[in-house]
Amino acid sequence: MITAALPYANGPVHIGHLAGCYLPADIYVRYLRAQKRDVKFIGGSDEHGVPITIRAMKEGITPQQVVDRYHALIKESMEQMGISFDIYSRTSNKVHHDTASAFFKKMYDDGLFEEKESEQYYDEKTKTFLADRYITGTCPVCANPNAYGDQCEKCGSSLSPEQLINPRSALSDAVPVKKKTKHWYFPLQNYEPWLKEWIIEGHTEWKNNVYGQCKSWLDSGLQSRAMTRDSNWGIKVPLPGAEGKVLYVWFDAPIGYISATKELTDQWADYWCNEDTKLVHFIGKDNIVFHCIIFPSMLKAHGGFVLPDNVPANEFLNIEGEKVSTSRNWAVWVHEYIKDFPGCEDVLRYVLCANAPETKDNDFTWKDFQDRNNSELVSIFGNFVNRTWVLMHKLCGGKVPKLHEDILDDKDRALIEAILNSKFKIQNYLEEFKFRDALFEVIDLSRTGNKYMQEKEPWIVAKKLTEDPTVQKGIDNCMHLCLQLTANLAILVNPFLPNTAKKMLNMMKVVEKMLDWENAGSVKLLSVGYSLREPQLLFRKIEDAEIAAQVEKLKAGLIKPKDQAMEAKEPQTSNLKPEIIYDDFAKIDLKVGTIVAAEKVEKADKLLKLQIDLGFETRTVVSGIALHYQPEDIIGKQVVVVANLAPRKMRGIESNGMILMAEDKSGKLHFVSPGTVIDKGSSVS
Ligand code: B3M
Ligand code: ZN
Repeated sequence: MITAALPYANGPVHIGHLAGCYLPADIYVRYLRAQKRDVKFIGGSDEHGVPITIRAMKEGITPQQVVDRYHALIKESMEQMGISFDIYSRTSNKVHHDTASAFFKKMYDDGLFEEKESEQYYDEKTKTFLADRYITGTCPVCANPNAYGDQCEKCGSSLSPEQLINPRSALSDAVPVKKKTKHWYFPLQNYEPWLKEWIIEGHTEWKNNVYGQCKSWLDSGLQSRAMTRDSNWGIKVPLPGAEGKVLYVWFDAPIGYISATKELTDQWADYWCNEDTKLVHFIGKDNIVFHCIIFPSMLKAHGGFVLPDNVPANEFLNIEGEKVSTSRNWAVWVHEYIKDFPGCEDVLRYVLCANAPETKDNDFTWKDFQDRNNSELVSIFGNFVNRTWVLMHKLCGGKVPKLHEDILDDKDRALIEAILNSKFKIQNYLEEFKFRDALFEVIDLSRTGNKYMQEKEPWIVAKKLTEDPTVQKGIDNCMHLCLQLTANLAILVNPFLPNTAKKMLNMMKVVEKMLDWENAGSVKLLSVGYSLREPQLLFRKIEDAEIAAQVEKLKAGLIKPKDQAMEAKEPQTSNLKPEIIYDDFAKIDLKVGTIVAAEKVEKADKLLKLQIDLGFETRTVVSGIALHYQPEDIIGKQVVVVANLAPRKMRGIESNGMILMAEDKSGKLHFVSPGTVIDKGSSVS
């Protein structure tokens, strides 16, 4: 059972989604299918939650219209990129509403929720509780009159509704009031002992970035989380007296994997309620806590379901050196790529896999896209297959020549061995979700083929045919083995580049069954005497002009914040502190660390609780940056930490250290960090 995160149907998918989640999932599933294993690949659109209703409000349409538009676009983009779901469903459909409601009701009936009242902002005119984003007002930092309750889009400050000057409801312009509201909380802390045993002891094989984040969450202690919200868009809470309340989107969405499986097959329980099932969730790193901590605790609490065997989350993909930003349109949209580069879906699959952010954030540049296509796909892989085909037609009459065992030499035997070794190397990498390494091996094998052919030089040997016809045997052996190698390359490249594998099947005039994984490693795949089709160009060169146009398009499409924050009024002053001597400075121990988890501190608007990985240990640091940064935006960021500061309690949380921030004239705080990603724990002097 393989699942891929359900993208919010509030916009198109971009290449970061593919690199982070959908492509690795698809490569893994295609490999499992080639092994004839019983696999179900589940996907779908996540159609509830604030992201959807915000988009609806912005566009003046209904949430249903938003999800109908983007569900269709996302589904089409996935199909065009060969993301081969067995089903791509959607959480606004009935089977999901019924499944998620029943799931919640069973937990409720089993007494697993805490009912609690809390105070939320409320619009008395529209009789609606307001999520932070639904409150607007004047930004306290740059005086932008249309800032939101969670962020000012003009100066980028992260805000809380209390920060806004004369806050108003975005729905009716009424002044919001605080009002009590009841919600049902899931006491996650009750599952801490079990989670520690299941993950920290039981899943040490999980990727470091996933294991580390889970450990940080568990080290810092879990709290009860509201599993319902005040909204009219979502799955209604199936309880009396719960009008106007829906299931929290992160409660319902993961259950979408189960409901989509129900839609796919009546035997859904054979997968979800069977200990023999290997359940793997493919996600981006911002979804780790939901897939490793919250959803498994829900499954455990509900009972009867299998738990994830692995959650190989990827990090983030940046574009041309900058974070992807949908609000600023700094993204390469999949549906636009397909329009601009028809027939080049495999090229994007190749580049996004070769450059995947498997262990750290990585960067996509159009130059790298062009280089990898031209110097790897065209010049190594494509070149080997093409030369093999051209020479087979020229020197062997368009048929698979005989293999003359009696004159096999060391080079021949080395090639035969390389084919078998590569299969097992690639297989091991794939089993460990190391898709980049696996793909490099495939390219390397075709590089070995080029080298073998170059050393054999059949086109030179052929010139001696007139005076010594026996040299044909050497030519036959070389071409025979190059053809068998090509057949192997089709099998091995198939999980990554399915369209290319299909083209190669056509050139070999063989059926899809040849792509079964068990066939890889054999040098008896193509029968002697079998005639083969004319060569087909597998990849075309990407020209400079195409790339320049893409970079131009990216820059031209950038949505800039309306205008930079107004310059601060006060003149530049030195505001230097009194002079110190070197020994004073030498006492400070500054270290580089990576933020692996971040969350708001209850009832403390300015504070974020950070988990910072210093390499030698992970620290809890409380930092006054909550008005400037959203927790989910700073995961993975490298910071400089004052590492030998005495611990101190802030809002009951022990803070072990402090991070360096620079404050600009407008009062915005900026991280002080190394210019590039460096080892955690590096000393700063
Ligand atoms: N839609 C968040 C995201 O798109 C959420 C994933 C749900 S997976 C069950 O990153
Ligand atoms: Zn502002």
